[in-house]
Amino acid sequence: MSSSKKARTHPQYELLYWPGKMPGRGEFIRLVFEAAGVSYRDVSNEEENGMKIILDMISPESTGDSDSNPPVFAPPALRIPGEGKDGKALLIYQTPSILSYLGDRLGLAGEDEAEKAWVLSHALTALDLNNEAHDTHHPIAVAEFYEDQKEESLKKAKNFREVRIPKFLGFFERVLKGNEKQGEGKYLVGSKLSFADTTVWHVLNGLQFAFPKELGSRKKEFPTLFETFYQSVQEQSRLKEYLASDRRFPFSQGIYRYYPELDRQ
Ligand SMILES: N[C@@H](CCC(=O)N[C@@H](CS)C(=O)NCC(=O)O)C(=O)O
Repeated sequence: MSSSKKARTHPQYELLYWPGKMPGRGEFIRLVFEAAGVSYRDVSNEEENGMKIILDMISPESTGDSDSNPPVFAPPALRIPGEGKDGKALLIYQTPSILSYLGDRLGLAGEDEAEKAWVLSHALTALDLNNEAHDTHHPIAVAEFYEDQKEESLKKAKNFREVRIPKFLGFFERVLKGNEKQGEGKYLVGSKLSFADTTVWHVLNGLQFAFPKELGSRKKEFPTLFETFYQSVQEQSRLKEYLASDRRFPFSQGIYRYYPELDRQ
């Protein structure tokens, strides 16, 4: 929520992700801010020179910034003025590292040390699935066109749909069942929303966009995941408001893409 109306009880968090109003990996971070009701700047989408800001940040010549932060490999990154070395800005990157940092501060990381470790483990597993979904349309080379790796994509997507999707979704279904006493099928860990929940939710949302037929026919195999968990996360009042707002960018040509030929035939 970029609104400056909110009382400033948190530092001014700055999300650094590619411009173009696409969800991408930045979305895992946006969901945490939105679920916590904490304001953030989506820098590249708010500034005129957004692309330059990101390209400068990941410059192959960079050995770090003037605030003593190391170089950033790839977006998303998070900048927090005043939280770095000697009161300078802290700059961190890697989605799970950012989720873990924010989760701790925004109450979305789990209630004790054991829960914190489980939340991170489940979020990492969902991000693995996210990476595999990306690789269905870019199985050979990240920087080359889908059309130039289509043959391999068809093979990759078939295996992803038939083997990997059921394995991952079956796993999350088991996690929810194992935590049913506390989580009632609504939370992966404990009895409270965590960044594991928002991360798994977004991956499920993306998979349904990219593979509508496959997910449409598989949903019933995972009733707790799709009927209880998925619905419950998107019904959380702050997330519901966010998902209906124009701050939530639609899927297009990012990690989750709809190529009918890669879906179930
Ligand atoms: N594991 C990293 C992956 C970061 C990543 O692949 N970022 C993409 C955008 S979503 C990128 O720009 N990659 C450029 C590259 O890998 O060269 C994370 O989760 O943050």
